[in-house]
Amino acid sequence: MLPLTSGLGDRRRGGWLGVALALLACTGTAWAEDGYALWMRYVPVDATSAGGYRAHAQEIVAPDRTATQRVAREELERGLAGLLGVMPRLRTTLGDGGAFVLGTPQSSPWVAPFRRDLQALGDQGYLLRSARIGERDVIVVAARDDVGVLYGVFHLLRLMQTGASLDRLEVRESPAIARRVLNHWDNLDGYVERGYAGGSLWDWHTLPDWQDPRYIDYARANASLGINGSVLNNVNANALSLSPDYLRKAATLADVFRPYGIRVYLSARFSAPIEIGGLATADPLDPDVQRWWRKKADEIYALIPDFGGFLVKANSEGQPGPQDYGRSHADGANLLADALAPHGGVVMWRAFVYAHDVPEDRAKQAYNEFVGLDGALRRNVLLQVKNGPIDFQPREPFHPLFGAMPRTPLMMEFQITKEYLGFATHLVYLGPLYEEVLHADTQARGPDSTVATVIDGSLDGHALSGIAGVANIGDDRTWSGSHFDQANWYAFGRLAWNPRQSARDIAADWVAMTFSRDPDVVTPVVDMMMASREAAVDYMTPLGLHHVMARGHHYGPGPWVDGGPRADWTSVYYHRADRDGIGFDRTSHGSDAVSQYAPAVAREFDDVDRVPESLLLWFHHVPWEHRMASGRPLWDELVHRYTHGVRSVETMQATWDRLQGRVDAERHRHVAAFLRIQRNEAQWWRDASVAYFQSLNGRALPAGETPPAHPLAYYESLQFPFAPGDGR
Ligand code: GCV
Repeated sequence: MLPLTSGLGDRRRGGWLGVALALLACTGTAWAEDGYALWMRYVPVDATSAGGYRAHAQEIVAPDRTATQRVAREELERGLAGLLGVMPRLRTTLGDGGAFVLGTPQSSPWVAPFRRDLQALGDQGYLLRSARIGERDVIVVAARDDVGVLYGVFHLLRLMQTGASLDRLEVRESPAIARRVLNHWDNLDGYVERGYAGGSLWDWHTLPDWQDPRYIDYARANASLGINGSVLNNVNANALSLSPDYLRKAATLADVFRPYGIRVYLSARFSAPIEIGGLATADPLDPDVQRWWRKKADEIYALIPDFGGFLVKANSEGQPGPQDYGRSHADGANLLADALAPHGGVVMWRAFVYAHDVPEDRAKQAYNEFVGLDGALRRNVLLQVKNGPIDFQPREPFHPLFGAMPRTPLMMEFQITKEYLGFATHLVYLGPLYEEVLHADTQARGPDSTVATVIDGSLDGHALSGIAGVANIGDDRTWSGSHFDQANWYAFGRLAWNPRQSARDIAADWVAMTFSRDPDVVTPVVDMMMASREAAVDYMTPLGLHHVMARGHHYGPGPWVDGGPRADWTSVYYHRADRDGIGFDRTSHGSDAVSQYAPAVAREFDDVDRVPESLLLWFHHVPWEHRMASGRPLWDELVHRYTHGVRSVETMQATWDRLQGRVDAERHRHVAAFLRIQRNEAQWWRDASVAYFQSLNGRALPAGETPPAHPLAYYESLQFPFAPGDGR
């Protein structure tokens, strides 16, 4: 696919280049579909839809005074050129043809009459409406601010890309969550921790002088989803990212992103006052340290006036933090919050904290560390909590902190990159995982206290709200390392805007925009995507198993992993399997992690007969003969699930094979190859896990199950010193 890259800082050049390229696409000229264009391909719509859309496409009536106004109308131009093969007249006043009318009540006299309709919309919300102005039928894209108009344009383009009618159009949208952020785990040397899509997009070496045009396409893609923040650097942070040189580089990215409504944030290393400030301490109560952070914030805001704030990983996995000085996480977070407050910045303080020296169930530690700090954090602090209590596993129960800190805005941290879900090669659509967590009912204030209502601030009345996704983006031509991993970036963005949406609907939009609007493509691909997460759970960690992957790089199975620096970095710590049974007893008779949930939820998780089978081994240690809902003993069920996971991948392969000829050959081949890798690795997971657990329980395989291809020693001997994405 040809890159639809805008020319930076040159509206005409960028606009017409995009239009020319899109028009070229419309001519039917063969081009390579390499995935670069993401869901913004803007390929021609069918003649029937085009007829309806063209009636409005004679003019774009839009203001032209701010950078955001310009990118909104450019994007619409680009989209219409590709979708309809037309180049509408660009006007600031209404002419005599059908028109798309863009603007805010302040920026456009044609939008001013809709002022009252916009009142109920929040910041960045928008209204799409088919209306009559004078004698003309128009489509209005109206908002209270320019960014809202840009978001409205993207929504309108999505409707056209998916073939929706624009007749009687009435769409009102407001974001449910204020801060919708990507967290890049990108190091300053270009390496991406847990990244499977090549190197970092940010070329720190050539910034600020060279601004890669790809930065604009990154911003366009995020704006198309409503993502409005980007944390540029890894939470395992290097203090140099706060040095004057690197701040100038970050400021350049902020300048590029600003028209698209995206604020830049930085991960801050807590010990930066020592490392780049020359102080002897980073103690949060030390006046010199406080002064250093205030001056640092002033310096940052002088360069980046809309800087979002800091993300901090402190006293976790070896990172420095306030506890190094006997202070609390609140002391640390408040130190930075006070420095940022005069400028309107926020601190996103991570709750992913577990201590070296605490012999407590790891799943309980973050809760224990933070729950007592409720109410002790400044008003501009968000506590960023991973979706589950361990670490982005294929399935975890929701984190018990959600609902447990009513006086603190909690933001969600999802992982979009698939550290524990097969890296970039496995087709695993994460929409169902995100949906499962967001829709989970914490019961914290009675029924319907879903996780979504916690993080959007509505449950406890917080104006500050946030959601973060650990980005899966790199410099790979596909952006995400695989065609289907783009769907995870997409689903994250759509759910960040509205966590109540359905993962299936989002997948349907994505497939229509990314591959084809043909229902014979959309339906099977969506079905395949929707089943894919459960398939991965089955072949990797069925029935609530977790953290049983290989050590360090996390590539492939490693249920035998034992020993090493700490118990909770081993698999045996988590599955606790032996001759008699398997699972981590987190009931009231075990580690009592269940008590961290609201009583109604705790009772369900505590009861072996009521806990969802999908979480059985997360909460319970049960004998191998334990009778499952299927009537099978646990051991048989476990083997059945592993095998089922492999079969599900084979079904995905068969579905994809049938789509040959309906999906462009280049992407079809790529996906088919990755599915072959996935199928083989699913078999590897199944065989290695079955061989290992069988070595403990000595049980026969259930009838009809094929023995593992190799002895256990073979699986244990496999080494992958160059597996991608390892922490370093
Ligand atoms: C950025 C897991 C990952 C680490 C990551 C850490 C975190 O432990 O394996 O690579 O570090 O989570 O979220 O801080």
